[in-house]
Amino acid sequence: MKPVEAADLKAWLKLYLVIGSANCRKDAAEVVEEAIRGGVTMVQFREKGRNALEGAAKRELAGRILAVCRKHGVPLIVNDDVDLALALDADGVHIGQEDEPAEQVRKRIGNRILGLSVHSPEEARLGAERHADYFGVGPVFPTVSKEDARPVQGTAALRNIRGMHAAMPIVGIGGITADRVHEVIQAGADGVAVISAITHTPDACHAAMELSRALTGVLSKR
Ligand code: TZP
Ligand code: MG
Repeated sequence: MKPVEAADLKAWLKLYLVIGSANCRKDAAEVVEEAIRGGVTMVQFREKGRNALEGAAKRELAGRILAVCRKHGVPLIVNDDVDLALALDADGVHIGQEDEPAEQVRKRIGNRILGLSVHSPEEARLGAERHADYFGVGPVFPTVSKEDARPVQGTAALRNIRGMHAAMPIVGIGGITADRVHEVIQAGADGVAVISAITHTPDACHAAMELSRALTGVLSKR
């Protein structure tokens, strides 16, 4: 497997759906299917929170989400769980600052995509040194989807980190909705990562289409 090209990754980060069973009122694999039809370009399986699935049930759901992603040619990233990513042969892993260290994850996943959550220029500097393929930066706005979220950053952290890492694929996360997409992209992100803007709506396909349309509009003017 060759290392991922930054240009491909930037395109995949355009509309990045982060999803687990706790975020959905119906089967998460069904929501993924609808969201991809609406324009989602990459998916992260993030099985966390109260009543999160574990063991065989977690693997089963991940396998069904992977099948949907493969059918549509959309990459699947697994949050935190390197063993699961390797067992599934997923496209990558996303880790935070408190997870298994990036160097160690990189050794285990080879050229699969390594995403890292960063909150400051210093975390970004270390992340780039440790060969993260992309940065997730946030929470840009207040979020209802992560109980232990860091303080809201606005777009300032995105701007700072973009200023220091011109070529790095970067995605903004946290409270992003279609009407806030332009601020996030104008601050330097290549795309947006969302949970509730897609999973907490009755029609995931329609929600993804609205986000996708907003993104295409602002990205074409950059
Ligand atoms: N990391 C920072 S904010 C967040 C994560 C996983 C939650 C994003 O969810 P939402 O519903 O799009 O605010
Ligand atoms: Mg984590």
